[in-house]
Amino acid sequence: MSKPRILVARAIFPDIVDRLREHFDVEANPDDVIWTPQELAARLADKDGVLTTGSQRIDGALLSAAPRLKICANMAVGYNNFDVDAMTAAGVQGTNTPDVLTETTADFGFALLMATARRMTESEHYLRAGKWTKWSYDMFAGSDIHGSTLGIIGMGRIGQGIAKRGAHGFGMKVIYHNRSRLSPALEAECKATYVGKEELLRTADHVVLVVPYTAASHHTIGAAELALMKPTATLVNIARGGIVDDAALAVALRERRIAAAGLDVFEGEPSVHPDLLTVPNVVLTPHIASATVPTRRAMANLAADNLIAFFDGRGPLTPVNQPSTLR
Ligand code: 8YV
Repeated sequence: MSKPRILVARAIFPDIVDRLREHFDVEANPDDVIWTPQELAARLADKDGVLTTGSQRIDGALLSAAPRLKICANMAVGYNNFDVDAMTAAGVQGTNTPDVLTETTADFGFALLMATARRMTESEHYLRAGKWTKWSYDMFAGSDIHGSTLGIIGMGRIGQGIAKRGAHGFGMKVIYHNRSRLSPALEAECKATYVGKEELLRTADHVVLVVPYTAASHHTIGAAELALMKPTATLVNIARGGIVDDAALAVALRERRIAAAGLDVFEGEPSVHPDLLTVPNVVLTPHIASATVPTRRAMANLAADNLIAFFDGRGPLTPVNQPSTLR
């Protein structure tokens, strides 16, 4: 019997592609060419499965052009690149990579918070530019992490990881807002108190966004929300670009309506709003929150394992939808 045909649509670890070749007839993309939606659709026309990442849109038009496609395995926990309804209607399985990146991403969220509050990149640029000629009492004075109030919007696994780091490691008071409240046991574990979004924005010294991107979470933070925040507050976004109105944020940063922001994700990335590139009080990183070698390997392996288990008949390991009939 011939093997299922798989497209590995972005470059991943070569040994994990080799592992897939033991099970499948694989077309890979070792040079990591960024295909247009039409080029991706053409490559998927004869494929049974695809290993993809958050930057490739899987929608109804693509599914129509790929009539054999049965499973899309995302190498990401977020799957806003999937039109889940279209996939479910077409009988196409979707999977993601939860859990394996939780602690690494929470580490990064905390690192970005600290770099932002303590003005690390701004001060490094100053030093590298040869501007450091003397000590002064207020040079790059930032805001404290320890003992401050941490507000987390989106209290899934990564949000809980950040809460624990803040509460247990830095003695922060943790407040959170989420679609639903955590169980009392989880609230106690995270030492976190549920509050409304407005109260969180008004009272937090540091606001961290870890909410999935959906139509409902689009521009969770815009000009009105930024206006509620303390002028001394910092904002960190490790969720998805569209959660924040980047143009409104650039204005708030330039006018010092909030003190600083740390951003790992951007609307329209890899393009970054030009005004964010010119304001000094923002730390910018290129969507690397899950980027450690062990975690990226675990993500790629889990995406591969989903494909292997699915075609073995064991079902997907970490499904994001449940089509009633599969293609
Ligand atoms: C991925 C992420 O690296 O898992 C996610 O949702 O945002 C990152 O860990 C990225 O989405 C890959 O496209």
